Amino acid sequence: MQQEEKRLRDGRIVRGETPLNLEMPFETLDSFITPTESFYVRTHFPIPSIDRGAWWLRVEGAVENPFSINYEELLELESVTIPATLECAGNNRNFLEPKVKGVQWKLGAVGTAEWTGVPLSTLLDRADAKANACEVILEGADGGMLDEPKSPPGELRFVRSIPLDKARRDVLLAYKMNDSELPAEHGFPVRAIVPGWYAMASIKWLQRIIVTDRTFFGYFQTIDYAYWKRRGDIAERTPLTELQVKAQIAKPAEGETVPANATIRVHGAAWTCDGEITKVELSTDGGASWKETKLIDKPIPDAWCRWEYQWQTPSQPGKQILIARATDSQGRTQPVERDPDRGTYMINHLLPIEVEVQL
Ligand SMILES: Nc1nc2c(c(=O)[nH]1)N[C@H]1C(S)=C(S)[C@@H](COP(=O)(O)O)O[C@H]1N2
Ligand SMILES: [Mo]
Repeated sequence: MQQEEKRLRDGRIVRGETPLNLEMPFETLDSFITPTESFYVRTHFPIPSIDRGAWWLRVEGAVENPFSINYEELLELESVTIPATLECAGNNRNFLEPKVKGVQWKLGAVGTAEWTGVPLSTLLDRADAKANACEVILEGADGGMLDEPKSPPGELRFVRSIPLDKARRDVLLAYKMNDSELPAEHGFPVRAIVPGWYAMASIKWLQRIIVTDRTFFGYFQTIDYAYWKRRGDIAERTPLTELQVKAQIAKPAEGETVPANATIRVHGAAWTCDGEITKVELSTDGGASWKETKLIDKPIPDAWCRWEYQWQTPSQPGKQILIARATDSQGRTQPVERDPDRGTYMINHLLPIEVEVQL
């Protein structure tokens, strides 16, 4: 506990200094919108410092009309504001057994913000994608050398692609977060928001959009941020994309002491992709029985929904195991066991939380 507190910065847990990785202590969840100063930060390279006056976004590749747009011009285009939950694909990694490499996120590499910006479709329409275009590559301005055995030698940038239809339908080029200018660590001046997908797709410090007519096989979607998908008995490397349905308990937190014979508020948040949360259940007996919780927020696509339950604690002291389980409008729910094909990502199997009931 002492050690964890020492590593707090502005209320966030420091998971890494260079590159900067900050986690929200998930037990502090108390609003639908995560305050920007609590929102987790995930970076792979030093944060680029970008002068808005010198910033240009280039749109090129398989398009009839390649062009560049600057900050001022982008802000003049029609904007929209949407709430969207970002979750790092490695969120909950610290709970994997045996321990694996990577940033040791607990529950707090997730947050919900209101993002304001220009739909990517506006720029794609202006560029006029060629008929054979199928993907859009988003490139960040950040880069450097990675100390990873399977990374390309020399410098690389943080780059990822999305299918053209997803890019046209959902993606936002955001310049505001929670109604204020995007902070440097969250991608100033402009970042992509890819609703419903793990957040590695939401490229920060966006500087180039490349429309392409072939599948993109960049490092951050083949070697990293990818998993093994089975085609029969053949394992196929597959980029991480959609968020997997999940509920997390904010309070009580792991290891917390709660009074016996009392009514305790158990609460948290749940989210999914391509649908809404329809149900969050809670077990207070290690999964033997389940009770439906109350959804606090109106379930909407691409944003979490908070939930709560008034738990009548046992009259006897001892350990109790709490587990939350979400179900969505496509009838999907969380797996009981961890699927090893997912490597160190997409962690949404049921997560028991141990609490201590005391007289
Ligand atoms: N350019 C760039 N974009 C990036 C990253 C990055 O390192 N560089 N990290 C990605 C990952 S893995 C995550 S989880 C989210 C985190 O966004 P946040 O720091 O605003 O919470 O940004 C994504 N976009
Ligand atoms: Mo991430």
